[in-house]
Amino acid sequence: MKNYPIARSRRLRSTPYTSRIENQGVTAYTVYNHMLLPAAFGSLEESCDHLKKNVQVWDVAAERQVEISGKDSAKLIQLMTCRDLSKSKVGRCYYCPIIDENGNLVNDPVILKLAEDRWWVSIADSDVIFFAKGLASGNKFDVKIYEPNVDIFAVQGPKSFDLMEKIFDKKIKDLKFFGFDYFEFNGVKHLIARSGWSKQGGFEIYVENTQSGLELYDQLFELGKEFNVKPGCPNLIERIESGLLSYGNDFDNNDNPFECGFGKYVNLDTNINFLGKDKLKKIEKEGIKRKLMGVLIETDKINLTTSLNIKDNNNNFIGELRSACYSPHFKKVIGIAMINQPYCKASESGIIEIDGNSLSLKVCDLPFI
Ligand code: THG
Repeated sequence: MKNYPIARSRRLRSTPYTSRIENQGVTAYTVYNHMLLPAAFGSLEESCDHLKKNVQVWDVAAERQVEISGKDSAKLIQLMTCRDLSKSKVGRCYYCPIIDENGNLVNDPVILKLAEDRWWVSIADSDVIFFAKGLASGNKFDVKIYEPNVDIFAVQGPKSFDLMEKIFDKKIKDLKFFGFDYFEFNGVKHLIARSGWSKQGGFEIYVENTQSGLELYDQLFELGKEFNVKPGCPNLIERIESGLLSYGNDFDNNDNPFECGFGKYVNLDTNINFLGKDKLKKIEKEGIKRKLMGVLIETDKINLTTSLNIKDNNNNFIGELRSACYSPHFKKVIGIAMINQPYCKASESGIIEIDGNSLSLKVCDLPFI
């Protein structure tokens, strides 16, 4: 397939870091929340290897915030997610499936509790703001909902801790996973969380003061030389190996949280009120008919642009491949697939046709690593 360029315009939003990453050698973008999200800086394999050993700075401003504040903000937040947030604490992040009236997924954001009556919903690629506004208006909630001027960049990789300690107070190393606090850089406070879309460890900086954020971005590259810092982005190989799911790729509004392995974030036994609760109770009782699983495919190359059907030896449909990449670690293609019962268990086998070749695959549990 030919790689056509995508025309740029105001509607496809740039980020404050776009000119920087273009000078630093970004080679591919994807579109996420109507914004540019870098997808590659040269070879995915080399970037994956570098990320596992060093430190990278990522422009993830496309992870937009939906700010919900006001008297009924906690009620609205709880109405949107099946995760029980009644005991949530200020200064913590929560990974929360957002569910619609059918019990299906709308998004899988990280929710930050900034105050008892102020929240940031750090969204994946779907328009949560309109879903929130619709619910607020239908329920006559006293809330304010808008997209604040917040641009995240992430510092990821095992050496991110030493690099961040060089710039910020050393108590930055005491941040617990999914905790956040404010840290000062040249007199400006920045919200920094210990989080990020890799399993290699690191931080996310929620930049509100754009100018200070740009200075901080540059300083990370200056002081990061001794740690072999490089520009990077969410890495397809690392995230599939780690089982980090991508809304719109691995799952979407046709899937429910049990099918996607989000059962641990579904709280049906407390008296909290959320959309789709009765539907999820019914689904839990009846049991799911399919599940997201890992697959290992006997080939060394793939570029998935649409889902591909997986069949059994008798040519019966058993599932669909939704994301895939070549993994240097497994020395074959690995992928994430929605697999029907009774095939959705480790060591089942299947067949997939890629570019006219029939390839055999094995089902496995997620995460791969
Ligand atoms: N950071 C921030 N916003 C985001 C993302 C992010 N918004 C979009 C997208 N990523 C949302 N999806 C995810 C998916 C997984 C995780 C975070 C966001 C994640 N999961 C951990 C895991 O699976 O091990 C921890 C989950 C948990 O608390 O149990 O980190 O990356 N700001």
